[in-house]
Amino acid sequence: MRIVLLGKSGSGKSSTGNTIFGRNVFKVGFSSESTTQQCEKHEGKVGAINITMIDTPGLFHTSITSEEDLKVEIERFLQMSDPGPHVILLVIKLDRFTEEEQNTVRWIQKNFGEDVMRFIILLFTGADKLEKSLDEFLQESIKINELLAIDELKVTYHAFNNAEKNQTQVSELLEKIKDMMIKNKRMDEYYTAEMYQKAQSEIRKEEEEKKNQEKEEEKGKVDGVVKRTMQFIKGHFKPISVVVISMIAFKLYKILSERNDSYISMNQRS
Ligand SMILES: Nc1nc2c(ncn2[C@@H]2O[C@H](COP(=O)(O)OP(=O)(O)O)[C@@H](O)[C@H]2O)c(=O)[nH]1
Ligand SMILES: [Mg+2]
Repeated sequence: MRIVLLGKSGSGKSSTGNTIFGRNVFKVGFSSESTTQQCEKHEGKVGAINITMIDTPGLFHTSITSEEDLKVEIERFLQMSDPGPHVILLVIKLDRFTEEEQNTVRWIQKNFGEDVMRFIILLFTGADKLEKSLDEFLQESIKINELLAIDELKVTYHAFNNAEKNQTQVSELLEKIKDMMIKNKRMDEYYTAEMYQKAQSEIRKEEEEKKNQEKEEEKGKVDGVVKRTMQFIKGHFKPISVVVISMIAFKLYKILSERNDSYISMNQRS
């Protein structure tokens, strides 16, 4: 089973990995320098299950600044979990659930494609710090409820207390992962690099379309100005040109009639 840990820096990804394996395989950070800087892979057995786990740096945090670096890191974890993760654990610290976390899910949906939601399990950390039961806490949190019902899709979730490496929470999570895989009716399906590339090319297409639309709108604006100017000229200059033409015609008539007069008088003289 291939698992990828995603989430903000400090959300508890490395701790979650350690809880799952039941020992410290990933470095847990207290300061930004000691936290995971690059994707790390660990393979091990949990009960009877072989697990390949990829721990990632805080992909949604300032430690990775440019979009390009971010994409490199995403491609790296996809490569490390080749042919792709069966499950993506989106790690969220319960006491830090803000709009930013909500946006993280939207960001993942946009960047990884709609398909990704079938492989996502929200993993809430810091369950030990809750003063009430998880269900009570979730019921009261409108934001989390919204998150769990994205597009009427019920997202699977689980909570961990990483402060205490209790193995029941791990076997419960593994059960949920298995259920998710059965629900997908594709026991052997996983999130693939192709899905990611597809989502990315769709984003590029959308951006291109947006740009084209903006261009069209801009062109439309210019066309509009030209059209309006022409209409203005037509509307205002027609009467003027009629006047001008009449004036020219009148002048010509006068010149011609004067010439005619002098021709007649010249003939009369001779
Ligand atoms: N109390 C408590 N602390 C946690 C829990 N999970 C993680 N932490 C702490 O949160 C901090 C960040 O954890 P870490 O796993 O390094 O986060 P990462 O940056 O996402 O890998 C560390 O100080 C952990 O000890 C939890 O479930 N309960
Ligand atoms: Mg870490």
